[in-house]
Amino acid sequence: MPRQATISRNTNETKIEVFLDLDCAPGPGVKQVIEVSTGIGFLDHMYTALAKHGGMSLTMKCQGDLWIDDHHTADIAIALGTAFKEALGEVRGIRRYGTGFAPLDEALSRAVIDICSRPYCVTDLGLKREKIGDLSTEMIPHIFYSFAIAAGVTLHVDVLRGENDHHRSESAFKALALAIRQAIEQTGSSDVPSTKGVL
Ligand SMILES: [Mn+2]
Repeated sequence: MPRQATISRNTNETKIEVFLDLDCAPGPGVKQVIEVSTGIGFLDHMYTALAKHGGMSLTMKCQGDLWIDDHHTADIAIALGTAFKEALGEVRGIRRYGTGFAPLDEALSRAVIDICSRPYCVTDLGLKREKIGDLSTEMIPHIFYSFAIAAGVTLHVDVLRGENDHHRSESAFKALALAIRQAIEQTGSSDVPSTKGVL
């Protein structure tokens, strides 16, 4: 069964289309397709890095009310989280826990994910600038939060060090990508990875 989902959502604030395929790590016979177009360049850069290093194919199109601000558009993370949950289906036969560390020059981030149907998110990103490109830095922790809540995962993302906010942010998204890739890896069994027997 392909682990894929399509989400489309039209509101007065945003028109969103998301297609996600969880199993497109580069390899023989696998084509990873990433097309992200949100109207906010830095946001495209972050979601593209997330898909690339998460081994996912991702199409993400958003026409948002950028004449208001970047908030509703950045919240496409909700649609991404919803697509993630739908693509994964029942939590069975995967590793469940994932940890990722990603450096980018002087910056280093750690992400830890538990795919457990317990939505929770803690971030410590230490971003200092008001904006990176056209994205308000305050939206970056909000993106992780929105993704975690919609996906139904527990997520901790910490930028451990770094001077440059572009580097700090990008390493955080890459760390999340690596954590996701590990957590969703299929074990080959049909085991539910929980002592409760259900997730
Ligand atoms: Mn960059």
